[in-house]
Amino acid sequence: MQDTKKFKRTLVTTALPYTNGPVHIGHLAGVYVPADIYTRYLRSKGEDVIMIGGSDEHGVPITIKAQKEGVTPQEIVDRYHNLIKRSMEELGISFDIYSRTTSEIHRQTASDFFRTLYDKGEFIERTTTQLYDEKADQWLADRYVTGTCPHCGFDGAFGDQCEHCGSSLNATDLINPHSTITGNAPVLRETRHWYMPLDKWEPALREWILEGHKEWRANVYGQCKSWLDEHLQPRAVTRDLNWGIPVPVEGADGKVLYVWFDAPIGYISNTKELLPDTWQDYWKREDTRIINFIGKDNIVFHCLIFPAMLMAHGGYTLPENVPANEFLNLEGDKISTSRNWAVWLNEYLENFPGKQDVLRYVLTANAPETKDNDFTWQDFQARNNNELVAILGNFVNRALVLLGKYFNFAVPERGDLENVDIDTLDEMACYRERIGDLIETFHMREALKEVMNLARLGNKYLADTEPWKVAKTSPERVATILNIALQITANLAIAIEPFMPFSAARLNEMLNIEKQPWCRLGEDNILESGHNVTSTPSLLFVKITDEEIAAQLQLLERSKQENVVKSWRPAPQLPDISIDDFIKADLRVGTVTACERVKKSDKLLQLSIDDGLGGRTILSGIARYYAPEDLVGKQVCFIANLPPRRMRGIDSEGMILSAEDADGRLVVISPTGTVKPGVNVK
Ligand code: B3M
Ligand code: ZN
Repeated sequence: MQDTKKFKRTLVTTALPYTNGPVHIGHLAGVYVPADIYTRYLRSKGEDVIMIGGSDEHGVPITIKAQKEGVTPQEIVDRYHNLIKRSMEELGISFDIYSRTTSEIHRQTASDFFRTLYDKGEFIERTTTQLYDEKADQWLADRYVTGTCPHCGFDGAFGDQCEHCGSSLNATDLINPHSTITGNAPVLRETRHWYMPLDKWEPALREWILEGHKEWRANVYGQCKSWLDEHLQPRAVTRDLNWGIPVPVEGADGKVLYVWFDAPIGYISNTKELLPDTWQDYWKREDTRIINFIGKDNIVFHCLIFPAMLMAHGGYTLPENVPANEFLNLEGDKISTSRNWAVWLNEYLENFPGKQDVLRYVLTANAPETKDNDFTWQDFQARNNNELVAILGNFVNRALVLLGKYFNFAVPERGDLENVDIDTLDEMACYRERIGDLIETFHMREALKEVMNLARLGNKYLADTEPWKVAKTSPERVATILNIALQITANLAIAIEPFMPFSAARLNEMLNIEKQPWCRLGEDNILESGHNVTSTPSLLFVKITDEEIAAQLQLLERSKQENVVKSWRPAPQLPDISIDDFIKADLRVGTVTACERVKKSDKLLQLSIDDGLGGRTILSGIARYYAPEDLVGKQVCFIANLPPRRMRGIDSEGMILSAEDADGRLVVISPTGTVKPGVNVK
């Protein structure tokens, strides 16, 4: 077990989600649900703990989203900040504060932080060249540039990444780069930026992590080690952008702090906002334990870059642990905001009202703690129906109904204990430490398994003791059994609270008791004899039907269909040509006189064209979009001077012009009025 005694207080931070969309189950499973379990558990133990959250409102993805919608970045961040804040609250994520990086206190804090490092001479300055859109009079962040991928030749690669072959790129690597703002070819211009010399901090980081924190999760420790082994390079912490916190240095007009510089400082600003007088206790004392809950894509920023910033600043405590989770996939596919492949929290809450705990349960039972995991709706249903309903809900309900039946909902007094009672109570007494140790070492799914084992213990106890049979012969024995069964339900209310706070509250309500602290978990006298529980017990969990699951699968199917359409993007414009180049192509209009499918090909149609020159045959790959008879009599455009090409034994004498419609289907290009066969297109 981790030594908790040397810490007087705990600061829990949760990655600040970007406000360019709502949060989804991947965020929840990776960060917010485990952080909330951990925090609720410490609160239940009576420890001094605060949980800090907030929105990350700067960065290029937000400006791109704003540009796409034709609104200001502020409108985007307001919309999603409010949506995220509300939905997290509704899921019971118990932040002590959920603030935002556009707050004034954050701007000031991040600005001061930068200035301190600047004044201490902790930055280096470098001049580099970067792409600039002269027409828009704007620097182009990598995402704002598209062009041809130098690795695979894909035309629509972005400046930071080619989504076709997955290579990560620099915008300056692209062949034929184009600004996404104006379509213009950008020019290279020189620009000056401030860099964190991470190489300087490498020895200290090595010592701190590789020597000092061998207990960190293998995935986190391993990622840090491999970064450190490859040696750290200076990293730019400023950008040429008009959305963000201005660089607080003379002559830095038009420059802002890099979003990954200001965002982690958000943890500090938000603590300040929450506790203006005592925030330093949580940030600057060795007896404070700081835990950063994040996803694995954020490891380098939290374990290397932010700690280097804190060391460079001086006076701050470094995190004690960074329990980063791996990724959660959805139905076998990577979750993606842009492809709308996600279960969005706000939509879940609408579609499954009152079922917050089911989601919290499933995401924890299946938490991607050591490897990527998959969320499927079928698993969601199975875990609800076979675990929450059949094990936990069933036990609680049976205990309460039996108590009603034999003792009119008043907890009876225990008589002499038999072995089965003693064994059960002994077993029950072990769960406090067992579950607590697992939570404190960030094994949330194992911890939840133990919680369910406590419910299983209850079911087994009822099955072993069979109070409904004993009732006929020994009322005294039934009293003992139901007293113990009810103590187990009261224990469960404590044990499930960090994981399923809504159900814990309902259970306490049904048991007619106040919320009990963690230290009472294991006690066999939480409910006193004679205590009246509610006489109207209701089910803690209800079955989820096949229809409900089918509806969710249908929603996903719809976004899959929409993605086919959305994946279409106009190719970047080709380089200029002269009019002489253009007139080399002999473009003409012809009339289709006959058309048939090409044998053994599902793609090709053979068209006979009246071209005004005696006729010709052209093959075209449009068989999936047109029935041959639909084209006869139509006029089409074609290139007349391509050398003949033999396909499937037929010479194709030209090429029919066509374009893709919104569904990805080819439509042939026709004149809007009838023209003489063979006339030129100019
Ligand atoms: N917004 C990245 C992310 O949402 C980033 C986290 C910031 S934590 C300081 O994955
Ligand atoms: Zn590529």
